[in-house]
Amino acid sequence: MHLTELPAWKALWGHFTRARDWHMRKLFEADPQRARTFWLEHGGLHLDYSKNRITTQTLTLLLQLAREAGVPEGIAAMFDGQRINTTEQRAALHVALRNRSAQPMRIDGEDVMPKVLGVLQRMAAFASKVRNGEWLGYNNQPITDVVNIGIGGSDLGSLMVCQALRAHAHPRLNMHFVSNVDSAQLKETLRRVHAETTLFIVESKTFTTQETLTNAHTARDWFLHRAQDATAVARHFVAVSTNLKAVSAFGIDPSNMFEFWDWVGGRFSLWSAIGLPIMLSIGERNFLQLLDGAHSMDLHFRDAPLEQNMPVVLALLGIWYINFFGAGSHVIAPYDQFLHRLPAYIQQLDMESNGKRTTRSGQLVDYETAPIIWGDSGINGQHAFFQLLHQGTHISPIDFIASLDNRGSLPGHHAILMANMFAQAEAFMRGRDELEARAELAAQGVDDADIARLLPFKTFDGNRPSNTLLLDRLDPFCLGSLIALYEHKIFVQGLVWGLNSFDQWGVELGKQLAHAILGELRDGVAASPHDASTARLIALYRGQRQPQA
Ligand code: G6Q
Repeated sequence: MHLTELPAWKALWGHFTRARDWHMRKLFEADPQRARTFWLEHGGLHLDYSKNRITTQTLTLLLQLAREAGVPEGIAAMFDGQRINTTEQRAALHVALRNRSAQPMRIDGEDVMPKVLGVLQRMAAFASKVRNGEWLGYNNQPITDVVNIGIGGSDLGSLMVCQALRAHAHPRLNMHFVSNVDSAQLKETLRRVHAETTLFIVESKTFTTQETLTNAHTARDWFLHRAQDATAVARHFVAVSTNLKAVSAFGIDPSNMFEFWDWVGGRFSLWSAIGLPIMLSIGERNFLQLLDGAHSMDLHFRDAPLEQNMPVVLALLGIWYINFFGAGSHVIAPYDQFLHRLPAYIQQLDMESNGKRTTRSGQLVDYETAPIIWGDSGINGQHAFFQLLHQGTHISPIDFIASLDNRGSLPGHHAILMANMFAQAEAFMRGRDELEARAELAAQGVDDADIARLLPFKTFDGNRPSNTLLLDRLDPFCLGSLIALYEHKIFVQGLVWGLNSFDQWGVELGKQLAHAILGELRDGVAASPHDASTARLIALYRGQRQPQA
């Protein structure tokens, strides 16, 4: 049945006509148990979702919506290896990548676990050689720098995790990530490394991505210019791809290729060989911990009843705001410097998965889908964009994320960080009413006339929803669990909205368009006519590049 026809959807609209006037401050006053009721724990994560505009009845109705929309069946279909990526006729079985139990996971009857574990072993053997200095460059020196060349799903995950787990990084290996075809990034990186001690990892699922292949060719030319020996490439270039033929054509020895499969989506691929930079940086044991953390969240997601299921609950809270309150965006605010790339990572994961308006059956939706995901380090955000979150006109739910453990922080710092995060979440919930604002101004000695003038600016509505996610510590296990939590949350939202969360036709369009115009920029022959604006921009660019007559 169509989403908007479901009984729970209709009941939620009825419920919303009352709920939109609730203030969370009152909800907390009315129920001292609230922080216990709306609290979940799993996989080293503590989720406080009590600062949301919900009651137990809201949750009951949302859970009913999940059942009516077929969420339990969708979860089962994913774990069952069904081809749930319907437009590409593929399974989405990234959960198999972190299944290190002996349990088979099948696609069309074939157990994928032997090949998953096989690649994992090859990665581990390779990583161990590089890390312990056995893998030598062309003049027999150990590797000191690893340059990952990839973009989108072949970049963001490894980059984010390597940053997040810097505390576990190998002391000799400097990790670099090059994604932009703007040569400034590659140039800057190559300036900092030496050919004889650098390992390049070319990561591309398709091995046809223009940006990645351009950077890879330029890096190889740079390398050969220095090594002056084509056979040296084998010691300095490895590839991660599903496309063996293209990797060989590029000139990388197939024995230096780490494989993954079409049932691993780019943005879900950090657990596969795409995570090779992660394993090089943090080592096999820590990489396996990362997988174990995700696997633990997978089992929770598959088996926990919906009302205790962390990804399901987070997904439904999102739906409550997006579809009923009209919240168009969602903020990711990590209070941890090492997690500063997490917002960008979740942005891709969410917006590329559910940024769609056509349902699996090909109908256009008549409801909102994925929110705009944005954010940055929370503590920096407080001095920048939080103003809009406190007093602007948009509702933008916030996920506050931090680690309970201070990782040997310098004295005093971690408590200040956490105090800020808790205070912000509290302020977003409570706001500051006129009485409180007036008392504060009076205490500062402001006279009555000025108090009256300033009051409208000094009051805060509050009632702004947030989730607080605390990690026991920012270690590989908890991070794996956190990432899998978001993957599954996004999948559940896609299920409720009736979307295929695993294709990305918008990304494919970008790849086609650039190819079409490139020929024109280079030799002036238009493959197809353009609108006047595009034609003029192209002409300006070409004119700038022609030698002046
Ligand atoms: C991810 C997307 C996209 C993809 C890049 C790189 O889910 O499909 O971000 O990862 O476009 O693609 P390749 O890995 O094929 O180079």
